[in-house]
Amino acid sequence: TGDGTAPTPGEGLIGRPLPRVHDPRMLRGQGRYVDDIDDASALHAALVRSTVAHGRVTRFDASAALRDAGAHLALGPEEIARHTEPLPTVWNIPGQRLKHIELAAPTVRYVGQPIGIVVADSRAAAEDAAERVEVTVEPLPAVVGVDAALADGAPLLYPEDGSNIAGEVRFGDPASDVEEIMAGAPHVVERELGVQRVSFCSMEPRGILAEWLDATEQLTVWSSTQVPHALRYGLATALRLRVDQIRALVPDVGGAFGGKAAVYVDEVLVCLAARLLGRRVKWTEDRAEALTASYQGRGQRAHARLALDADGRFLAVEAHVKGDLGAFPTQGGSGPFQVAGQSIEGPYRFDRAGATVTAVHTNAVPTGAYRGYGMQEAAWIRERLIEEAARELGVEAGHLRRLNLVRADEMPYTTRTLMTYDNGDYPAALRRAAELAEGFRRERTGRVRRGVAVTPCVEITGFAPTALLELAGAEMSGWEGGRIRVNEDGTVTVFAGAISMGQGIETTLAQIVAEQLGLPLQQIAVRLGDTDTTPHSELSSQASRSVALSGGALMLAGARMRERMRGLAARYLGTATEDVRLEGQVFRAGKTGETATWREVAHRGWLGWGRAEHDRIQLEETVDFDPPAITFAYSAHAAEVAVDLDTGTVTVEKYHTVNDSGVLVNPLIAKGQVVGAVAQGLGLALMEESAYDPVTAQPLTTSLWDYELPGPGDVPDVGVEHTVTPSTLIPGGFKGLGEGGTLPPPVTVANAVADAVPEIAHALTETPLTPARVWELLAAEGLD
Ligand code: SMO
Repeated sequence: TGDGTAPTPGEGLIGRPLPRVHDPRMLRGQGRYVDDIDDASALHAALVRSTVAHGRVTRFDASAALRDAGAHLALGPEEIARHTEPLPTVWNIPGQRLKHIELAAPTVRYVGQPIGIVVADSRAAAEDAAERVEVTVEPLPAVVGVDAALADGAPLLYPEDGSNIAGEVRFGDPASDVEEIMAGAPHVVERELGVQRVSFCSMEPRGILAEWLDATEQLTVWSSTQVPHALRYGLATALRLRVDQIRALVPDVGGAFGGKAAVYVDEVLVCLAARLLGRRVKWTEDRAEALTASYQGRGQRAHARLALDADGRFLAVEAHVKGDLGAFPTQGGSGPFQVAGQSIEGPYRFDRAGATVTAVHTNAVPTGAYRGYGMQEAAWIRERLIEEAARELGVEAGHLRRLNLVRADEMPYTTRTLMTYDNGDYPAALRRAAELAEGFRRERTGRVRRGVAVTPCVEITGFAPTALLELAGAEMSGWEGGRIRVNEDGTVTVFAGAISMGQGIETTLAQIVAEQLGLPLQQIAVRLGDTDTTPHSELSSQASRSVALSGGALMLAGARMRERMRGLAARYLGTATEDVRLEGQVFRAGKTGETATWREVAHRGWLGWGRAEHDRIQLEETVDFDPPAITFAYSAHAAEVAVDLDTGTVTVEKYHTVNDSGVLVNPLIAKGQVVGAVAQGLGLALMEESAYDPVTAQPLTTSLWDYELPGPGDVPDVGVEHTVTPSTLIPGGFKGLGEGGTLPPPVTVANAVADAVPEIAHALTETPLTPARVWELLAAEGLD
């Protein structure tokens, strides 16, 4: 592995299913989350949030609240506006006028939008005081859902725009080219398909502890964020500080799933309060806030068509994706909708393909990143259309898929929407998943029906390179830094821009560096999540990037460091570098047999002894890694479901996955990622939905009693098999796997339901497939 590119799966530490290094600590309850830090000296914040979905704030009177014992500070729209600048957005859609997020809200546009903040001695006192703030909001008519928002005469969130459309973009072939094919095609399937809004529901909600020291004019922020550098930049901009006045630290994070990949208004307000008070101020979101005021995921509707020739060849696919942006574009804004449009083709060949993406304002909390980011929505559209085409043509859906999948010999393959799949054998994954599903049951008689479906998928991983983001006009960088320091006692400290949020990345990165340096795992400590010490990272841990990008950077840095240490050892041993081997932790000169320990070499290195004049002294190697292109992972999932015709209940009885994420650093962690992602996908398939009253736009799912998450009884044993197609774009051959498992489950479950009950197949257009929704479809066909 000395050149940093050739992987050695199965040898050394890369490829070993090691338990995660932090597991014992977590299992003993010794996790240290934001809320575990410093209960003694911190003041506590509570947000004053809008209780109406749309309206003008005409009064904010905190005088009664501030008379409460223990109340320290209350800030309303006027003070907030005076002390702050808006937060900049980073990924906009053509036509988007709003390129800033207002911190002060003279007009509120969703229930839960922050209007002000109150700080008191305790959480309870802060919540009581917040309730005593007198707020008047003059209500305006509200609108829920993209179809209502686009209807004639809909209430407008931004009347100056003349409509609720925030922006629009086209991917792939011009609409007229696709139309021409549609018009002449022997067969066209057409559906209106929807994916619900969901909450990311991490076990640990968002949390922040902010400390302002007047003496040094430094803001220190402990946050459960996925993106500490982006948080620092957002806070600096909003609070009119230099970035180097802010240090963002990320302790243990209990899940994020995309929901913590943004800088939120409420988090800025906590920091503002700390600054004005010169104190520590803490805020941890409660579950009701998490379900209403944290950004949500998904929320798309699409009008979609698939054209086939008489033999079942895919001629064209076209989708009009309407994305529910909510009250305003967040920093990533319409990103998931744009990715849905650009991912419309998935793993298949089409003569023509295109998608128009319209981002729409509604009176609900904004949507943003959520594990699977547009790709799950695209898979839902594509694979539902394929299944329906097979049914209408009277052919087997697997036949259509096999006929149209991009083959291994066509790689690299560029889609009509200009994504280039680097490598992989998609038909092999489908074949293997179908084999694994051979024992799955099909039953079309009786009151409990059973059906089977198999779905292939392809996934953007290791989101980069920087040039691509620049081209897309996204103000984000794709590169990642990796830094390895061999300390003066020979221990090794690794710094990376990735964040540990429960996925085990610190273990994975330690394995990579240990293998590259030829050291035991215990010698390596991984430091993440500190803007003062870790490499600059815009995107950090999202978009299935961490192993590919932080890992890729550390592969390169490790190779360099290994050669530097060998070179130093050679000089001390009076021999040539090529003559030196590292065995255990001892460098040995081949010719003389003389030895120097790793520790001795490291210690002398930091003394600066024995170096040539031009040599660097510090035993530190930093690599900025910006890959040449996106590396694509792929998969195929198989499900058996049972549908109870008496209750409408869908039960997933068997589930198997075949995944290819390139070289796996830690197969045990990889399996955990896939199983967790499938569970999350099954939640979307069957039960999860952030619901709103269609008239008042009041959120209806404000607790985990109303917002149903999948439990152990809802998730069968998930079979996980991996194939390994090493990435040629990433050192080590790694690809990402954090999100991939969430992409196929909803459509695989729906297609299995369609297989079990073909009578309702045409109407399976929306998730979640709750008993109520399925029972309604059954009733419409007289099957209830
Ligand atoms: S939805 Mo993710 O944090 O890329």
